[in-house]
Amino acid sequence: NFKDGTKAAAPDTQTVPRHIPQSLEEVDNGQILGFGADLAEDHPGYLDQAYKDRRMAIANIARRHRVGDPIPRLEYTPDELQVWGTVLHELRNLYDDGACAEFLRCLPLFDFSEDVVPQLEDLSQILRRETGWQIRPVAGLLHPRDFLNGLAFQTFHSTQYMRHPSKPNYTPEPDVCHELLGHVPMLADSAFCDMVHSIGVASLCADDSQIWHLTKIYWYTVEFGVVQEGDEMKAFGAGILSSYGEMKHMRTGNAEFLPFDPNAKQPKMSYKDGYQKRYFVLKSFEDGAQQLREYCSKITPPDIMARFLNKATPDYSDQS
Ligand code: TIH
Ligand code: FE2
Repeated sequence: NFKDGTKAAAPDTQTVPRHIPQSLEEVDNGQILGFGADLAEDHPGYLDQAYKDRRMAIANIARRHRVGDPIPRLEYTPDELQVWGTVLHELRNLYDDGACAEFLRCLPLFDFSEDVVPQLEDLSQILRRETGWQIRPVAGLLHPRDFLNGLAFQTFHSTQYMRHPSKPNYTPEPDVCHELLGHVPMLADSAFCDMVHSIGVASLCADDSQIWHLTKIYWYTVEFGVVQEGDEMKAFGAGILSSYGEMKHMRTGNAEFLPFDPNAKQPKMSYKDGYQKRYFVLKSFEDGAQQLREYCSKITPPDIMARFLNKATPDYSDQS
């Protein structure tokens, strides 16, 4: 079991070849391993019954959502709006220096304001237009296989609840600030999307130990990756871009910076002990995509690679 009390995946006992999902409908989003409505004892909202009720109501909206339906709009409370406003305000002061060029180029597409929490449905429509990606609401932490498989279908599973107001600068779990400020702007950049897509396609044919390796690759790139621009390290990982505590920490240079290598053994992931001790560095998203495509080709047969990776406007449903 994971440190936060969520259940580890059952061992891979299957003897027949794994069924590869042919459509997003086949990617299960019902199995929630954690971060849902059941808060752990060390969660800042553990004793806050109103917060827990709210989390439960939002989780139920995600559970009822079906592929193809618009994502239900949520009316955020004044307290939730205030958290969003604080997080956006603090981060905006850090982005110019700390965020990568692609993030700074994409951010204005979304017109974020401190006065309104954006709706997943509206952002999903912008992403469809820019890169063909979309958002699907999720009640909590999916099984890593399902989450990564979603990426193969250019779908990003996103939470919709707000972090607890007692700790706006850092939360140990994803929340709507993390998804909207960290992930969404990056998913409007096509070179970044190509890289993430390769992780997803690799996951389609991965066995359980490869899924675990890919989860760490995802963690050290999409969540906590940095990219070198000149002699500076700039954030593209959503866990840095959504946390003004983490962003300041990364920019002080007290953490270690190592070159990213998808073939190397990846260190243990940590988030409960606060900020990352090391960040992995990409030369560019094109370079990262190339590295990940090579890694993917070791797991995924060429026909599946071609079907998923080579089309300008993919239609995954035309072959069986
Ligand atoms: N620590 C991030 C934040 O405060 O926005 C959220 C997370 C990123 C990755 C895991 S949890
Ligand atoms: Fe994330």
